[in-house]
Amino acid sequence: MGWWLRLCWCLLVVIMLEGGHADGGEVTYDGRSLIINGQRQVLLSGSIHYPRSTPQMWPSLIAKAKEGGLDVIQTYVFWNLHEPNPGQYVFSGNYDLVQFIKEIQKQGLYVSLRIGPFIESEWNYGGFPFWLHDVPGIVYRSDNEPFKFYMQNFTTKIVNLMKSEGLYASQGGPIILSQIENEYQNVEPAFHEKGPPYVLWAANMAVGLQTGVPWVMCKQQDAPDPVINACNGLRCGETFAGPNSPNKPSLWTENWTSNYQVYGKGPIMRSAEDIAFHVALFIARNGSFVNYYMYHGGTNFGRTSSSYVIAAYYDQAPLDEYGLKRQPKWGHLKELHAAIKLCSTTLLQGTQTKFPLGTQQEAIVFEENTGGCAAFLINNDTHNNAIVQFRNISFQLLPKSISILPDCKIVAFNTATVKKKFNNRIMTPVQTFDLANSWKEFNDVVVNFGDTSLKSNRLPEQTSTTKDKSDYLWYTLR
Ligand SMILES: *[C@@H]1O[C@H](CO)[C@@H](O)[C@H](O)[C@H]1NC(C)=O
Ligand SMILES: *[C@@H]1O[C@H](CO)[C@@H](O)[C@H](O)[C@H]1NC(C)=O
Ligand SMILES: *[C@@H]1O[C@H](CO)[C@@H](O)[C@H](O)[C@H]1NC(C)=O
Ligand SMILES: *[C@@H]1O[C@H](CO)[C@@H](O)[C@H](O)[C@H]1NC(C)=O
Ligand SMILES: CC(=O)N[C@H]1CO[C@H](CO)[C@@H](O)[C@@H]1O
Repeated sequence: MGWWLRLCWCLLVVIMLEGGHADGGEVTYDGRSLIINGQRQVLLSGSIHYPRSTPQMWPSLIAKAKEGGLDVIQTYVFWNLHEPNPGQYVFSGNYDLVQFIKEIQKQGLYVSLRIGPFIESEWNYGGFPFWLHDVPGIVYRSDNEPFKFYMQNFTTKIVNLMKSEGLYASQGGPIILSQIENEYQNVEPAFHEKGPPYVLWAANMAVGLQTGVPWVMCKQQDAPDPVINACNGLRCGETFAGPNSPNKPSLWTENWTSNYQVYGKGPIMRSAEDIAFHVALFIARNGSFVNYYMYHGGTNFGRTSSSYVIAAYYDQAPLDEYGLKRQPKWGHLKELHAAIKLCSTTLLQGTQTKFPLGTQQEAIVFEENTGGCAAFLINNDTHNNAIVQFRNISFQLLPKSISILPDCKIVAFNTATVKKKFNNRIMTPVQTFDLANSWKEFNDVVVNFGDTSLKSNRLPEQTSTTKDKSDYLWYTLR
């Protein structure tokens, strides 16, 4: 790619970001994309969860995300960290959501805020505070009055906090998108007739909070208007049934860059080529927002991870557990993002046509009245190169690849051509626990059966008994 192309791309991004923060217009959408300050946008986003790193790390993580070509940082909000007891709130240290968002704003990026408040996220209890369990008559994530009371209470608390800090884009802040619930359709059938009214209630409750930015429900094909149904998955360009209204854009809220790892299993690898192929395909098929889940996974500190999930979260993401660039993934995606940005005006303003170039090859072309033209040449053959003719030029397409032509003539990027080299993380031990005196020993006193503090004539349920203060419940029986 010529130096002038790179320069143009930089200018485009700068103008877009400055425009995005200049005044506080509402964020809206149409069938093509989100609309920020009257402009359609192709947005590249990455998940970074603030409690999975430290405030000292946030500035450099965000800077590396920006350098990697992202426009948006997406995070969940972690209810059980923020409200450890009903009505008692914590927003300091690693839990300083406001500071995290302000740091993103400072670096000129947008925020997608996924409030949930059920978040799953391989997080202890899916983000629910344990005290919720003891609310009389509660049924989680259902058309149930006690649950709805606490869900609305926390969601309102977060929205009010964001508003009081002026953080919504409608106020001139960086938040352009919010999420209510999380992959609910996966479990909805279990709630029978209580599921659909809950979905409707959750959507209305969220919209009623008047944030001035759109809400999404991910993996909820019937998300009620005006909430946007978004896709989560590995291959949303192939699997997403699309928005449930022609007036809603096609958004991908979770594209797994790897997957979380559980004890006893190896890391889940997903190649840079495979991720790039599916992002390019989703964009070619009218997608206008793609989020990497995770861009930086980080660390599950303490007892915050859900069962079986190890402390290192998505270590295989573009930024590894420690925030180091993982090559070639980070660099390959950066080049992909630059190529997509070169096409973005044409993608957003042009009309789409598609036609076969062979049995397993296809062209998707966007053309503007002004002459702008961008093309995606897809080779879906996993094993063979393909030679195709496109606009009287011959192109060789690598197996299972997409070539991006921002001017319909020259290939700016091919998803299977990885130029960056693999890098290695070098670990230096700073302390080894090989001396007996480094270890401490604790003796548990084995109490007499007659002296136990809690007696029951049946086996107690573990979490009801420990209140989640510990993973251990030691019991004796006869
Ligand atoms: C949340 O509930 C508490 C009582 O538990 C109440 O004091 C508070 O005002 C409620 N907040 C909102 C935003 O509804
Ligand atoms: C993309 O949008 C165009 C309208 O601009 C529509 O004709 C086409 O069917 C859409 N393609 C997909 C894959 O949704
Ligand atoms: C590629 O081929 C597979 C297997 O036939 C199919 O499932 C998938 O949808 C195809 N993808 C594209 C982009 O054509
Ligand atoms: C391709 O070439 C044919 C004949 O060689 C010509 O008729 C046609 O206009 C050309 N198409 C383009 C897009 O240049
Ligand atoms: C919810 C969901 O679809 N999860 C999928 C994530 O990706 C893994 C790995 O491909 C699948 O096994 C899961 O089903």
